[in-house]
Amino acid sequence: MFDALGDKLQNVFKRLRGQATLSESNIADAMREIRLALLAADVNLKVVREFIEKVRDDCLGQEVLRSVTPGQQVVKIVNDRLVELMGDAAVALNITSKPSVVMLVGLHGGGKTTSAAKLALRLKKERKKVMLAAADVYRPAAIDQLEILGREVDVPVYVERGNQNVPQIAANALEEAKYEHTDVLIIDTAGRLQIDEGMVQELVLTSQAVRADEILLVADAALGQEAVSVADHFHQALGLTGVILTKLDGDARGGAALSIRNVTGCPIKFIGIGEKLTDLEVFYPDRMASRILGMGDVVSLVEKASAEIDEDEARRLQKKMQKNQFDFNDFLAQLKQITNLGGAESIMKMLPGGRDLGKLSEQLDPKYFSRIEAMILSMTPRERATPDLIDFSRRKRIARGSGNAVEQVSGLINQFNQMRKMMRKSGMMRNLMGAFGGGGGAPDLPMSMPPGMSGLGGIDDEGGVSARERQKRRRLAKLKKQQKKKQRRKKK
Ligand SMILES: Nc1nc2c(ncn2[C@@H]2O[C@H](COP(=O)(O)OP(=O)(O)O)[C@@H](O)[C@H]2O)c(=O)[nH]1
Ligand SMILES: [Mg+2]
Repeated sequence: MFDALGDKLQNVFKRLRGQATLSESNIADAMREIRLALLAADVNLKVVREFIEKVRDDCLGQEVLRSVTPGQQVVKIVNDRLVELMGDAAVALNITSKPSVVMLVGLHGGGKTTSAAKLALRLKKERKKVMLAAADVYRPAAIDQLEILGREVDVPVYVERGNQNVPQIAANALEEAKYEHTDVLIIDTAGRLQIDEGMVQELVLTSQAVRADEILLVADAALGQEAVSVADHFHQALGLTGVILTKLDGDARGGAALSIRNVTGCPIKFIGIGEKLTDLEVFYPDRMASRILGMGDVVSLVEKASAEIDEDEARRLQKKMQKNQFDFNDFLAQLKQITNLGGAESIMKMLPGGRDLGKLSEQLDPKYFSRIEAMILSMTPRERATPDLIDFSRRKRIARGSGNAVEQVSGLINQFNQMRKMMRKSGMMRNLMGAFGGGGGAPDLPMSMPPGMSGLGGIDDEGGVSARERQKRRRLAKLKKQQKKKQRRKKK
């Protein structure tokens, strides 16, 4: 997310930090580079101009020039101005009336239907009673899609096949929602390839028919400035209450996220960061700024972790680790938790210095997790509970069962044993909960991550990479090399 912009800004800061004092001339140089970086990120021209002006004024302030760490001051200034640009604070959904009506509008393919389901899931987790309504009636497949997603998140979906009177369907859905004591009704509407009068008219009538509390534009971030002008159009026609910016996971530039609020006055309320139904986050300007600046986003990681992880389960595992009873069943459970969190890679990317670690995980076999899972699932229940039982002949059987080489099974078991030893010895027997709940500073890598992934503790305070981490990387590289060699030999 926004990698290019983040890298460029970090380079600017690095150069500034290398200078003992700041002068008007090196500030001017830095401003030029920041300006180019923002333009390359497809940020609106007017927005860039105003932004640079403000940052420059702040930088030329007396306190900054006289301060002992001018370079760091500039980081803070840019950070604060980015936060301001994106709207300062998160803006909550207005869902106080019962039922509240949330309408999702936007162009075709922006992510309305997916976001409707994501939002439903999110509200459900907040213990709201939710209903979805299919008002995209022109393509039967669109109704099917919403029904399937509704089943996936276990939320009822209101449909009227055959009826094409959208305002009427919406009004009927609202009646049904009232009858069912629903807290929030989410209406998924039809999109077009372009904004047209007919679509806008239908949306206006629909929003009036249900007195929508929220009209959210769902826009694809990758469209950049195009997304901004779409937002502007919809806002003028409908009076949007906010924006869901989707596909930020594939948006290297970030122009839409940085411009929409400033240009349209509409707050971004949520961001879509992946195709999974849990990949919807509240948009926090401050966290987004620190993500862009590469300072990591520890806070939202912590939040995510505590939402996904069962506390009792975590405590149970902690006890087992202390008693050295941690077995392959527990290991599998931990793997599942990591996958729930969006995979180790996405976790690492959110941490300070995580971008580099992201590259490390790319070096790993992308099927790494599923391979480990397959091996564990090929063990008998007794083997899983008593790993010491697994001798060579059992390894051979597990290898055959999971479609791996014996060496790979041995590798897993050796690393698992090492990990167990480490857990017992280190006195840092943190499981995910302990690691994230520890408070303050960068969290240690959960000790219970799979072999080769363990040790978020490998990140030092500088966001760099510690000796332990480097050693691990070397070991990994070596392992990979050996595996490749073996594969080559096999082929021959
Ligand atoms: N990577 C990614 N894909 C998304 C996101 N939101 C939606 N999509 C994908 O975009 C495509 C279109 O989404 P859909 O909800 O059908 O769009 P609609 O036409 O506006 O209803 C689907 O393949 C979704 O999986 C997101 O945040 N990230
Ligand atoms: Mg749709």
